[in-house]
Amino acid sequence: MHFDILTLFPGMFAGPLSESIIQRAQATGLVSIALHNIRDHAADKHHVTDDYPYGGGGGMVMKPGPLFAAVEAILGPEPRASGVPIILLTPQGRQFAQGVAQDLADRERILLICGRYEGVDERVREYLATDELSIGDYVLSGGELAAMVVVDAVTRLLPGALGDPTGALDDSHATGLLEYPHYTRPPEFRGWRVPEVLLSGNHGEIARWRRQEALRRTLARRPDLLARASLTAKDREFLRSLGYREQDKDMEMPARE
Ligand code: 6GU
Repeated sequence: MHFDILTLFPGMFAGPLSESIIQRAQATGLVSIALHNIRDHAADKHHVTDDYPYGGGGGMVMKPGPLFAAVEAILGPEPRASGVPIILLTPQGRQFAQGVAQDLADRERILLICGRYEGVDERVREYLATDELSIGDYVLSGGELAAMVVVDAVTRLLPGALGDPTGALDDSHATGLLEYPHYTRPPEFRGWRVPEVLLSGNHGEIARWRRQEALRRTLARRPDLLARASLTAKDREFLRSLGYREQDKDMEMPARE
């Protein structure tokens, strides 16, 4: 998997990309990441990348020229024809979620454009980007942190990225549910005991307990997820025993387009 990241602040990426899973994925050749400074593609001698908004008002807007030039330098003169997703990170994008990460994990190359300033010239969205993503309903100073989130979430899904090959299977959100609680040694810490079933060695019982705790926790914290999770008849029976009523549609979050 190859990531191209276009940014005005390549230095922001040094820490997150040089540690832990992403560092190892690069070292083993599973992932490669190229940082491209948008300023290098500005045509004028001062390498200007932003300008005042037409129509007035505060803030600066990222100019289209340097962004088009950068993407064309990387993907060729018809970037959209390359088939590589050209993703603009912006709070106006569709919501990044585990399903989006899974779709992206199947691509061999992804290009990420980090928006900055108060905005990006609309022609970038309309004629250059093929997709726009947001990582949540809050405002960041730029798309850089969001790009790192996307790189991390996608990389850990690639076969071989995690030490344990089953590592990502039970993750919160991978199953459509929040994950069950985890414990490690000691069996008693400050008087608080690990649930006995986990010490029992009975793998069937442990699996059942974990599933039920995942359901219990999801109902308590994120009932909106239950409407979309794939649930067995046993799951539904357990949820009903906790007071969940499937027709409780008011628990659902509004669907996104
Ligand atoms: Cl992708 N960019 C910015 N600037 N703010 C955000 C975001 C992206 N996602 C959530 N907030």
